[in-house]
Amino acid sequence: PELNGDGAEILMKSYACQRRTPLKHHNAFLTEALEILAQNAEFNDNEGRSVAFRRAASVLKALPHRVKSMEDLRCLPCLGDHSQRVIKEILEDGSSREVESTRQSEQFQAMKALTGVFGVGVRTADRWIREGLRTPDDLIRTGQQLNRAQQAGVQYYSELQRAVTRAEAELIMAIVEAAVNSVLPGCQIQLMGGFRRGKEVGHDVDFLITHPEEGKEEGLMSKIISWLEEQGVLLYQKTTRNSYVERLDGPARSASNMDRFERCFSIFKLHSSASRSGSASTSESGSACDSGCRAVRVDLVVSPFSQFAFATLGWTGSKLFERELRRWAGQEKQMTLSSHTLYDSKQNLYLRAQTEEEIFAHLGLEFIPPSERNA
Ligand code: 8DG
Ligand code: MN
Ligand code: MN
Repeated sequence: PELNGDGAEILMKSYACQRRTPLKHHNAFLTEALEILAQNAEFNDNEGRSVAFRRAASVLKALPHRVKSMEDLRCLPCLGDHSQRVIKEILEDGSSREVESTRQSEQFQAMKALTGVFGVGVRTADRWIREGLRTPDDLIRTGQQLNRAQQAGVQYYSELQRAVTRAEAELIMAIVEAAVNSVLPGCQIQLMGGFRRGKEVGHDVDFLITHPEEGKEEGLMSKIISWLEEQGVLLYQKTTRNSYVERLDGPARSASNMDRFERCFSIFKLHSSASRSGSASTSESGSACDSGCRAVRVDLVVSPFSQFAFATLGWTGSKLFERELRRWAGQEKQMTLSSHTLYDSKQNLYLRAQTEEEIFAHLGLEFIPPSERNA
């Protein structure tokens, strides 16, 4: 195993969910490069390649020191030939030609701009690029057919590109609390995603809502949304009903990792003055976003109390950490983990949990706190 400066051994475990990954680390100059290649692979619909680069980057994020030479990488897991080549070039020349030419390429930049529109995925962006479109402006100019989400995405494009600050997240938290408390007292509301992991900014704000009396949470989302709509807070919302069914013979194999909670993808309207002073102002109604107004993406999820620990773990992220948890469960423990449940295929039973700590224990993993899940 590798020795660090003090001569102590660094034992780098191979699953990201076995490691502590802080938000701030020592190797951003390498991880940013590898993540460009990961993103490019995603744009080319090559998930395997993308995950390989993300795993490599994640290992470097967990190192307690800055990588200075290829020697530092001896005995580290998840570093494939390609990643090592890129790292070597950056260490020797200061940058990687492949990374820089990817970054500069018209295809990559157009994919970044178009998938950056809320409601636009890789497939749609790729089709538009083959039709000669490059930017969100091109979509408007050429009068492309857009669905409701994409229309909102184009309309609020520049606002949604701006990072959401923690202060704005707190402000939205206050609004969501007011909404939830007025439609169903006694609920628990949790800030999820990047902000729960300690990030100072995010691309959206994620919330998980539950009620300690199982069943009380049914139909809660539509009431919350009505309240928010009456207050004129919503610029856009799309609510999906809960479609989760617990099967006795274990979870159905599903192609997607999307969960089945009652949920809402939305865009909130904040008054800029309010987001500066920190006081919520929701009096003005209407759905336009004028110059004194700020548009922010908000995800709301409602979970039954019995699934709350799993939902909490599933919505904290990072995306790679979640992916690695599910891989660990399947490959090492013959279990199936989702944001709803944990199923043990050897014992043919669901393992219940009230807390995240219990889920890590079921999985035979050391508990990793949210602030160290930044894989
Ligand atoms: P950011 O917003 O600060 O940029 O990062 P984030 O908070 O980590 O990412 P996110 O895209 O908001 O996702 C938050 C977590 O929610 C992430 O770990 C994945 C998890 N998640 C689920 N189910 C689903 C789902 O169906 N869609 C999405 N987008 N995320 C989901 O558990
Ligand atoms: Mn988020
Ligand atoms: Mn989100």
